[in-house]
Amino acid sequence: MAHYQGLIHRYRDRLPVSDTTPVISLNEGNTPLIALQRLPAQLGFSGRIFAKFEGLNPTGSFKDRGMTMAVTKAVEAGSRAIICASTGNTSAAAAAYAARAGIASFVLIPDGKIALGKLAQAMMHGAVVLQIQGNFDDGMRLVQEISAELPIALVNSVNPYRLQGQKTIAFEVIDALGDAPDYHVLPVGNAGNISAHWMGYSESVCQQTAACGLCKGQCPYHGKPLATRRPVMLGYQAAGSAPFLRGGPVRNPETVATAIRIGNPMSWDLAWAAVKESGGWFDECTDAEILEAQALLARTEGVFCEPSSATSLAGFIKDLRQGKIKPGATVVATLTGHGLKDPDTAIAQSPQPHRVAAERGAIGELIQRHL
Ligand code: AN7
Repeated sequence: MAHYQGLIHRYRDRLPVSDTTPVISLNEGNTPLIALQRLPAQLGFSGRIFAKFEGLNPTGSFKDRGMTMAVTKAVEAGSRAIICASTGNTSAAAAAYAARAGIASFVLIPDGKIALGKLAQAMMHGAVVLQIQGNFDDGMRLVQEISAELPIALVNSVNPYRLQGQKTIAFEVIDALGDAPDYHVLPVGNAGNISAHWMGYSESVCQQTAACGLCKGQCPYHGKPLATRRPVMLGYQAAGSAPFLRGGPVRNPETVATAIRIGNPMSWDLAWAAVKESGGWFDECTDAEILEAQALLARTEGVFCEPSSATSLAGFIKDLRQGKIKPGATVVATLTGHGLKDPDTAIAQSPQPHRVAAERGAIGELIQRHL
């Protein structure tokens, strides 16, 4: 089997690159699609649930998919520096890919509201880290202004190359399952990811037939569709940070899922289009429901994702209980980031370690109690 060299290499014919594009890659993508084995029965669900574990990308989140494209195109255009606002994962990916390219990175993060692992990554990869006294939405406005004035490439998902890279997740799901699933469920923050998923699925079904009409002639696989259908897209938000449920921007978003603590999503129209065209919907989950789903996944399936990522499962469980999911359906849940990103939240909600003497008798007794 050929050495895997990242998603630009793998899907080059479906991405905006040429033979001379200097590809900046950390071999991202090709993440596992893990069939959940115990949860479906435990939830009383007769269908199949797959976790697309994006936490296994090089910097631990799906952001690497978009960042390999955004940094590649920035370098191709001659940029020597990149900038982004971030709730954490985008800054980690930007810092790593800038390091890989040998260019500078500037990241704006909300002071005190970013998970520890993400901060460590941005610092370790040599980004100039600016902790602003404001939230993600404030940072987003500022980096748009700054990148318009200074010679710095903006690598937030308003940069169209980000979504181009991120759409490859849909290609991988189709490659793995042989077709699109019935439902694709995922967390929604700035809403770039749900938009990119839909783009990837939409580009895969085109047959350039009169009946198709999806790609309007843009699709690269005329006459040889990769999928026969597109999934119903379900986007879940944290209740304290749910602009799509409120019908407009939320001023002071709050949630334990800091990655999706975003009140004014940039990809508003694209995300609505994805949900509407697919026959899907948005829903919201409380912080308690999110943490419960995170622990359930970790303890029942051995998959450790960060709180924001668990919003996809939390939302699905809610919709399942309300009878909104067709029995027997195939469901893919994107787990956007690794649980190790946010050790504080994981430790705070788990049973604490036992303090015990380094002594056979005491340890034996403790084990007996748990057998
Ligand atoms: C783990 O890093 O916006 O709806 O600045 O890190 O595409 O924004 C992170 C978003 C879900 C939401 N799960 O995706 C950032 C940032 C995780 C995330 C989302 C994010 P979008």
